[in-house]
Amino acid sequence: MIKNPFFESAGRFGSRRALRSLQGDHTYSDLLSRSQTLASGMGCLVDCRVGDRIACLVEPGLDYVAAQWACWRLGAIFLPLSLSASPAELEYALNDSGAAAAFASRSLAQRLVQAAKGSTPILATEDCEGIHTHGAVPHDPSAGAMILYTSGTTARPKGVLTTHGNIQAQIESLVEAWEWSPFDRIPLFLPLHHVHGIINILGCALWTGAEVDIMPRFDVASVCARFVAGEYTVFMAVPTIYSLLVSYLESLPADERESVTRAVSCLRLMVSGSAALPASLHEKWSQLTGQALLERYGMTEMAMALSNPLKGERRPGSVGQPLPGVEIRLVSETGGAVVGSGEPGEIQIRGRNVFPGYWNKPEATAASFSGDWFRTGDVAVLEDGYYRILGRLSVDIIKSAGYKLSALEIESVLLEHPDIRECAVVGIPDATWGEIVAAALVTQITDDKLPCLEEWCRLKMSRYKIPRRWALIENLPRNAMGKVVKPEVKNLFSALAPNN
Ligand code: MLC
Ligand code: AMP
Repeated sequence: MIKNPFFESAGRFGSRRALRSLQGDHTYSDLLSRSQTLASGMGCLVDCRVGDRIACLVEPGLDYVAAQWACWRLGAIFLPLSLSASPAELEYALNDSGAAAAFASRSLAQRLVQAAKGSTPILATEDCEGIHTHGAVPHDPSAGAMILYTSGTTARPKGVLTTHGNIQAQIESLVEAWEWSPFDRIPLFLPLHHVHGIINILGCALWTGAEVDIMPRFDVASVCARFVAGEYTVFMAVPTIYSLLVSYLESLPADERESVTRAVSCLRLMVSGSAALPASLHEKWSQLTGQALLERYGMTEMAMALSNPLKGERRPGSVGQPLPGVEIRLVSETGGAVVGSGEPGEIQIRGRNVFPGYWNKPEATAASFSGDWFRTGDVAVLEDGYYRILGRLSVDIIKSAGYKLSALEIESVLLEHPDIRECAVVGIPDATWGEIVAAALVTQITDDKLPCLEEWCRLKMSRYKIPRRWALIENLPRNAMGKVVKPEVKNLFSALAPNN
């Protein structure tokens, strides 16, 4: 019987340390046995069938990995939820996916209970104890493995379904390109409901027998202390994190800065991605630490597609070449023809890494493919053998701190507020956050009541979606057809003083 490759390799790595976390150290054998325990617990709670969706609201650590593997033992599709999701967002994900059950950390279970409104059985992972030798359904590469919710050009997020075969292709490509080894040690502070944390860091590390240092959140001082202690060989983060690291390093006395930068210079690889890395930040990092960041480009629907080389020139402002197993073409936005070097076009991707479709959304799936090529909605140009991202086709997609946000989704939530008549949400450029969410409102709410509005937003949306800048205006700028002119909305913010 073919086994899930994660279980196969964990069996081989046995007593090697897989995770370090606040709860202690855990070996690969611990991951296997804990996943058996959670699978048994879930099997007692619900009669799981192959293809069922099992949601997971579990803090990063042993039980997060064990819940993921327990789903796969049961033949279920793993659906990791955002720890900062609002009740409405949790409810949407549970309903849209038709989740059969959920794992939750005990401290988070109540949130899920409220969102599930009694319709989804919830198992607190801490309630699962003892050793149970729960087997695993046969591994089927074409079966659904995971659903991640992603915001896009629709008001509601879409569930991106990936198969076991997709995950294998995504990981094997990165393991080969970036030469992962069992001797690698990497920190993990990125959220575990997106591919950057799940595939690039956790997935690749556990696939190769490496060690993951799980931190509950990004804390710049502790990360730097661990650099100095020589704890890592590899580091992966979004550009915002590198920007926060630069600010922190610049605030340190020269001798302390020197000890961190010397330690950083010893890492074998530092990767940036999920949003554009400004060439100036690339250069600044290299001046400070001697490390040339490796920038790569990816997306939930296919994980990673383009990467600067591990060996060879890492060009600032570029995302490199296709990763192993990934095919890429650029297609003209106007004529639909494949364009050559030097001409801009939409990035389209083909390969075993590309997802089969959005969960229960055949029309959205059809619209996002051109034949068997996935249409990313990002525009790039090929220059001198390196791809450079120029921007996105949709003005309604915002990238803030590496999170992809939908302006339409945020607008539709804001319009639920009884005092907001009209609104337009845009991303405005920011050196640290990439883009900052900004909202123009036609409303009777006054400047001094904005903190109450922000409080209201906290109940409705994840923290990272909440607008940080507000413009209270009489009318939204519209064109002759009555459509809001988003570039003019953006200009409003350059003319206004910051709200805070
Ligand atoms: C936080 N702050 C922001 C902000 N987020 N300000 C503007 N815009 C934002 N987006 C401010 C807060 O107001 C607060 O300010 C301070 O920063 C600290 O807030 P926090 O909420 O505690 O932030 P923190 O938890 O430290 O989060 C920062 C972060 C996080 C960078 C660690 O945003 C993060 O993990 N981002 C990565 C997301 C990710 O993994 N994306 C990958 C998607 S997959 P004050 O004044 O109150 O102190 C993908 C595919 C691919 O994209 O290619 O990888
Ligand atoms: P997500 O849907 O959250 O997976 O985000 C994917 C999007 O992030 C892509 O479509 C790009 O717009 C953006 N992205 C990822 N990596 C990069 C990069 N290196 N440079 C610019 N944009 C990036």
